[in-house]
Amino acid sequence: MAKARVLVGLLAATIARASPFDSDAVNLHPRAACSGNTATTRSEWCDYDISTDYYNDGPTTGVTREYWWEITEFTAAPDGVERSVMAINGSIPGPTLFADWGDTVVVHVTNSVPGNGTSIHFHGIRQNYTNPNDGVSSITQCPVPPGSSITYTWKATQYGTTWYHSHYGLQVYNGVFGGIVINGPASANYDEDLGVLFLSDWTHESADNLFTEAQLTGPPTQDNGLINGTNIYVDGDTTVGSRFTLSFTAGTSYRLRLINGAMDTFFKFSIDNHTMEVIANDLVPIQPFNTTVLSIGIGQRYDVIIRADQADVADNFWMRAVPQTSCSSTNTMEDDIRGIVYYGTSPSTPDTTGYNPTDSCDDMSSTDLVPYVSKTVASTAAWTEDEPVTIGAAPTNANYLWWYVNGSTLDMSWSNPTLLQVYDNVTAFNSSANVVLVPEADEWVYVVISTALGVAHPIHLHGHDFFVLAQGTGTFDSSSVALNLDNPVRRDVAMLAAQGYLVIAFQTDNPGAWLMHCHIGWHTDEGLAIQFVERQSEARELIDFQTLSETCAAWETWQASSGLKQEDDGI
Ligand SMILES: *[C@@H]1O[C@H](CO)[C@@H](O)[C@H](O)[C@H]1NC(C)=O
Ligand SMILES: *[C@@H]1O[C@H](CO)[C@@H](O)[C@H](O)[C@H]1NC(C)=O
Ligand SMILES: *[C@@H]1O[C@H](CO)[C@@H](O)[C@H](O)[C@H]1NC(C)=O
Ligand SMILES: *[C@@H]1O[C@H](CO)[C@@H](O)[C@H](O)[C@H]1NC(C)=O
Ligand SMILES: *[C@@H]1O[C@H](CO)[C@@H](O)[C@H](O)[C@H]1NC(C)=O
Ligand SMILES: *[C@@H]1O[C@H](CO)[C@@H](O)[C@H](O)[C@H]1NC(C)=O
Ligand SMILES: *[C@@H]1O[C@H](CO)[C@@H](O)[C@H](O)[C@H]1NC(C)=O
Ligand SMILES: *[C@@H]1O[C@H](CO)[C@@H](O)[C@H](O)[C@H]1NC(C)=O
Ligand SMILES: *[C@@H]1O[C@H](CO)[C@@H](O)[C@H](O)[C@H]1NC(C)=O
Ligand SMILES: [Cu+2]
Repeated sequence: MAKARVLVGLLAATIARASPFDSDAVNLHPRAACSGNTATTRSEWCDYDISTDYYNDGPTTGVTREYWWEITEFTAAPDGVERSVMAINGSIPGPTLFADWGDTVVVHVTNSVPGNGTSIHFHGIRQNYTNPNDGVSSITQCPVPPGSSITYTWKATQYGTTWYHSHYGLQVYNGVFGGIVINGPASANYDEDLGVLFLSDWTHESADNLFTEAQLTGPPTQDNGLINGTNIYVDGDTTVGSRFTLSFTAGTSYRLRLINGAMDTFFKFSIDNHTMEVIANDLVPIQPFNTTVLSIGIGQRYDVIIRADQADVADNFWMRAVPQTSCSSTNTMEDDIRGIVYYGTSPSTPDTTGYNPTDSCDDMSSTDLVPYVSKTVASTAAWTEDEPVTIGAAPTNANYLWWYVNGSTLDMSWSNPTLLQVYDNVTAFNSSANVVLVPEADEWVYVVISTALGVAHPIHLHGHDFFVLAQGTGTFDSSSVALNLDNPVRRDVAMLAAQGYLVIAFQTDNPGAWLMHCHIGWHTDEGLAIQFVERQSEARELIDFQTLSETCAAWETWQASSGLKQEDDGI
């Protein structure tokens, strides 16, 4: 027992050491091949540049970036309060995955959590013709049982900022996530890259222990929020934990890669008295625009450039991540999810005032989010799918509330993933698999997602950037709401407003089984998902049956011996 405690102490120390100023922690891989990309020529990238149509063109470097990750369960205190967590290589966020545009990425994941399966999803990564590497339990693989490993391989055909996270149960919310930085060109110049900055919410109890409450009475209160894995926690007269701090040198411009990794919190992010120049939404470079406050929904990313031009105003400024109450869980530390940006040698408590925007859960204005590489959507779709979102009873327990899409709640089995069925040429999928078949190549699919309920949902599609054709409140009426087909917002997560609609489009250019789901942690597990089985016969050709079936066999053996019962929808 004593030995186990020593181990816990060591792992907790690893978390505390991950300071942003430790050069090991920042560890941004410098470019060798594309020396043309400098502080004043960020749009360049060797033979390519910011105007390259990266959906159809781009470098092949021949470089393979290989990572070895281990997921463990241990005690840690990101905000000063100890609890049991799960993390990759002992840190929350996990190690940042760096690659260059055109590299091949290989990630070996070992599951050392004694009582959970796992799978790792690379959020927003297109997985061009590599669908079996999408890392979604019950869709593209069986969970990896304790003691086993899996290898994911994909090519970085996009560049910018994204994240990876567990796609097994609620494991991501116990700490199994980290950033992905793919170096490439940018639509505006900056001096230094500060890397990823996670905004998340946090409970003092493991997410698994709160799942029953979430299903019975709705989303439980979040105890805190974390800025890149740290914050203070105030309990009566006692304050524990420490704030995230960031050092600025006057006159320098910084690129910060913001990621909302929360379970149930929509944030507005700002740094007092500073302006942000936004250069990308999700993995899509955009025409730059300036803003003081950034709305960031769950799963979304924004790359921003911040000029350190306020040194004459103060030495210390609040960095604020404010949960928007219109669509987020209540949060005990609602007003105090803050970091400190400081000029000078060390941080101290700022006395600056915030910008004070109104509370709302709308995406940034579509007129600001203009993709740099312009694309047009066909004015007629080969398929138009209507997907109303409603609420109903869980398939396993009528007392639990689950989410329904088009009258059906997702209910998959860990041991029978969609790709196993695709391999067997199944065409009549179970109705609870919520499969939409899109068999033809390179056709447009329109998806109309709507809800009459007063709950907003961040909608995420795997394997594609989607085009936002319409988004608003009220009932979608195709005769009165015009669709925007001319270079509309393009990204991989967009907000479905409460009592509103979201119309998205994508092209069938990537065979596979691709999930579309709500990125609120509870809703993901409570059935708010459908899947597109795109070009099924070609998707089958991409499957490595031996790996798929070996993982499933190992999983079935472990699940039977552990007696673990599946209580969620499998994803
Ligand atoms: C946030 O944490 C990640 C992982 O430790 C690290 O790579 C990154 O540099 C940190 N970001 C900042 C801005 O310090
Ligand atoms: C995606 O994969 C297909 C099939 O291998 C290939 O033809 C295409 O060039 C790839 N796209 C990119 C951007 O690499
Ligand atoms: C993670 O831990 C493994 C050993 O379990 C080690 O081989 C690897 O280098 C570590 N990776 C990172 C990025 O920390
Ligand atoms: C994951 O492990 C935790 C404890 O370590 C357990 O409470 C939970 O039930 C497990 N969940 C699943 C889905 O395996
Ligand atoms: C700093 O920002 C606050 C809030 O926007 C504003 O009231 C104040 O005037 C600003 N201070 C300076 C010196 O610009
Ligand atoms: C944003 O503001 C900065 C500083 O005022 C300015 O240099 C830059 O051109 C602005 N960017 C845009 C897109 O307006
Ligand atoms: C929606 O449900 C109806 C009725 O069950 C069904 O006919 C239709 O195919 C479903 N649509 C989709 C996109 O699944
Ligand atoms: C599925 O279809 C492929 C291609 O037509 C065929 O080779 C394979 O044998 C089929 N598998 C089963 C289980 O029917
Ligand atoms: C359909 O669901 C039933 C009951 O849950 C299950 O036994 C069966 O394996 C499923 N079939 C497929 C193809 O997933
Ligand atoms: Cu939702």
